[in-house]
Amino acid sequence: MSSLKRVLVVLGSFVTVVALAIGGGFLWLWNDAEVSTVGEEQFDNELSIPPLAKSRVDKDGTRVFDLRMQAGEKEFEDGRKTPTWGFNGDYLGPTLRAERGEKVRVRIRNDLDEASTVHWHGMHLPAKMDGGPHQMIKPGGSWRPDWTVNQPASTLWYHPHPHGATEKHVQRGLAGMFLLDDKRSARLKLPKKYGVDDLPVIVQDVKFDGAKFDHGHEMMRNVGFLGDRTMVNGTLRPYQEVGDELVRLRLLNASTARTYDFGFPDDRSFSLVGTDGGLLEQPARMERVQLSPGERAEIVVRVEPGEKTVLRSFPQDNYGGSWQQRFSGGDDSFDVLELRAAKQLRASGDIPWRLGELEVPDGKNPARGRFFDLKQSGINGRAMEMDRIDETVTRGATETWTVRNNNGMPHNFHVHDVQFRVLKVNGEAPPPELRGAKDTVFLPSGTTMKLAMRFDGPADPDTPYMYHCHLLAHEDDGMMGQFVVVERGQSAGAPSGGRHDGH
Ligand SMILES: [Cu+2]
Repeated sequence: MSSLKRVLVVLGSFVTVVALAIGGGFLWLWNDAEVSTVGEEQFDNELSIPPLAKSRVDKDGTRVFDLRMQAGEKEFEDGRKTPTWGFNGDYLGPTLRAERGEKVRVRIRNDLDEASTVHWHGMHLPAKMDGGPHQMIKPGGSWRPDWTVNQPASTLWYHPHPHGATEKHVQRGLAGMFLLDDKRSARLKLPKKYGVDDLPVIVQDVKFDGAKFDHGHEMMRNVGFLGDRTMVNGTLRPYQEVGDELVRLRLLNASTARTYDFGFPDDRSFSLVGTDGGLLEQPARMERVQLSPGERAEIVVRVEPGEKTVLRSFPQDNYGGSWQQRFSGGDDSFDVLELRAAKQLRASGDIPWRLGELEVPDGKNPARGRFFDLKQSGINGRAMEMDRIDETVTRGATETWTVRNNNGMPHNFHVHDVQFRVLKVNGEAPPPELRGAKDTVFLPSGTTMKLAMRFDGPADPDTPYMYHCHLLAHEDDGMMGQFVVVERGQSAGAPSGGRHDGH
């Protein structure tokens, strides 16, 4: 052989070996990326129900709650102590509950060694009380927001929102539910005994490295952290005994990046009765309901005497392609919560056919429209800046916001302060799960949504609200923008932002 030939042969075999190694590595990544706990869970832990937060009513009629952000440890598995954060306890927080028309105040103390915030997700309230990245609470510091509840009965939640660190703070355990009631919901014949036939279901995906949480982002997973198992209300392998024919599940996706598609193994239908911002006008019969991070759904499911059934998350085929399905969690499936029905069940009656009254605008004659292009690098080409106001909205105005994701990966979109109506999804009328009041929507790549909302809170040109992707790693990396609400003719002020108290 000539020396040239010899060089070519050596080179050729080298290229082949490298190609095989890359191919094998990729195959391993592809196969390793799919996660399923279906049929594998023992369901040997009774579901923990977050306690209802104690409150007292002040002389002026204000309902006052106390929350303490604290570090601790929790035995998710017997004998293994996991370092955690929680509100008033080791993990997650109590369920706050208030009625429409009530004035509420929450006295928050931060006993962590890091600055954080508490944001009231889904709540209509003044910007200063919103708990976004401009309302940081120093370690050892406190914050006492107050506001008057003025929105329909709904399942809201609270969690930290410090710019650049929200994912970490939520993963460690800082999250809780905030339930609102109103006169209409009090009269409705829906299951409403908290912890009995009306269950909070806070779903999070987790991964453990020994006793500790493993919060690492794996290769190719551009949505952020994806765990290899789920827990509900901080309980692994949870079961719940139920004694009523109808059970209401208040589903909250409190995961940082994972989207679920909930249903039951026998494909039984259930009634969707509420979305993010409250009750639907009429219940919708469904077999699946898909929830991206931050979204809620209230469903009512019928159980048979003595049966066991499982709330399951099924694989999803709408992530914008098989690549995204595999690496963003779309192919994954989980057995989430086992329901064990008593041999004799209390009769529940029928679900009323008229439920809530939608208060979101219909989008006719909007004052103006805006457009938002979602990219991992930023919204409308810009990454979040604490001292830059991106949008200025006139108080009392109805607007339509068109949100587009062509980014090749799934995103979602959350707007603070308002509930909105989904007018169109890729030009079509929205499906039932998007026909109620919403504050967060899932937008896989290739999706454009048109939303209608009205900004009727107090004007504050200096304090912004946020809009952002609620995949928390994306939000932390800058997929967020700021808007202020001003009086007609007023212009945006200067946010006191950029101040990172306590850092
Ligand atoms: Cu995103």
